[in-house]
Amino acid sequence: MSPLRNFLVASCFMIATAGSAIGGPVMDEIRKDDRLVCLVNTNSPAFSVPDSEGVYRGFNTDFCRMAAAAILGDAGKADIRGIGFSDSMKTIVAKGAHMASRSITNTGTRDANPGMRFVVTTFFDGQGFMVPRSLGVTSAKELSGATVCAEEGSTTLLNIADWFSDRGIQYRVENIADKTARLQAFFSGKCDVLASDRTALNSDRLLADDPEAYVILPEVISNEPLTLLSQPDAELEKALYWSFQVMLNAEALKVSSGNVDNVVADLADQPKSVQRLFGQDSAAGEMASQIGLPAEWSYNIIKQVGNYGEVYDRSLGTEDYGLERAGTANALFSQGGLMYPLPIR
Ligand SMILES: N[C@@H](CCC(=O)N[C@@H](CS)C(=O)NCC(=O)O)C(=O)O
Repeated sequence: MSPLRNFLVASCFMIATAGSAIGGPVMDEIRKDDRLVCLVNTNSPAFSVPDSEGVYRGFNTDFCRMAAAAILGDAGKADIRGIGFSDSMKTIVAKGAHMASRSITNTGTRDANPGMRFVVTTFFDGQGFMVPRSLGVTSAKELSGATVCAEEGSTTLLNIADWFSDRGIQYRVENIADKTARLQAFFSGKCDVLASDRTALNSDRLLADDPEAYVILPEVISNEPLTLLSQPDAELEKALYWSFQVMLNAEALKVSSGNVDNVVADLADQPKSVQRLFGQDSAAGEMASQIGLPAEWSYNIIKQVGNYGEVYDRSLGTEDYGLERAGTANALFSQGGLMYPLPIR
């Protein structure tokens, strides 16, 4: 069965110290149910794909697992659910899930919605265009008169409108909410162009019968900071934000899932910054009691999920997917990127 057919079949402990915790009903619910509901894309190779047992795997799913490891002490307590793009935001606002990790761009107007909060950017992306190789097009500037397929309710549609009108290029848009239908329209030639985040295009290309028959054009026409979304809850937001900082700090300090046991076994001999990251009587421990997390939250994240670089390499840096990190915004700040580990102290 082709990947697209596969997709069609799959369809789209501590309690906070009394008086000192920030307090949050959503966190209370997560602890009470011992389960964290996290929304992802139903099928986006390398980002979220159900395995043979129906368990979602991939880059975006690892941030659901990060949250469950930090809050519940067990990455396996993330209840990861696939859902369509627009429905994911509606579900968060309707309190039907605790968070989403699914390539949603943080924009001002979305974040102004009081029913949801953008917490931390896990991937800096930009919008691009994919066309059949047979079209012989090498630049988006050659797309005059083209029919462009894009996601309903996405930033993609807004960016296309700006970009084409700024250049006086005529185009037609096929605004298709259902991902399966959209990909079918593109792969069957109903649309000349598929527009989306470049990572999404990279993933969608792998769902074609012959990925080599499609090319992603060089233009990157927007900033798409793909960001974790949660229900509004000060405690949950801090837990997610600082869990991500733990992953960045661990990478910068070269602590990974593979060596973290040795590192904590020998903590007193580690650099002070590593002691602060894992020591229960240091910054990490103080944060745990203030936010309301298990004392070993930072260890659990790194042991069970990994540092940011591991998470990136596991899903995106593979030979099959091959998304280069060096030289991009997703590199650590110390290597010229925007991934800037905030001090844990
Ligand atoms: N990042 C942009 C684009 C998001 C987007 O178009 N996502 C699509 C392409 S990956 C999607 O998630 N479709 C799959 C679905 O609806 O399940 C946004 O936040 O508006």
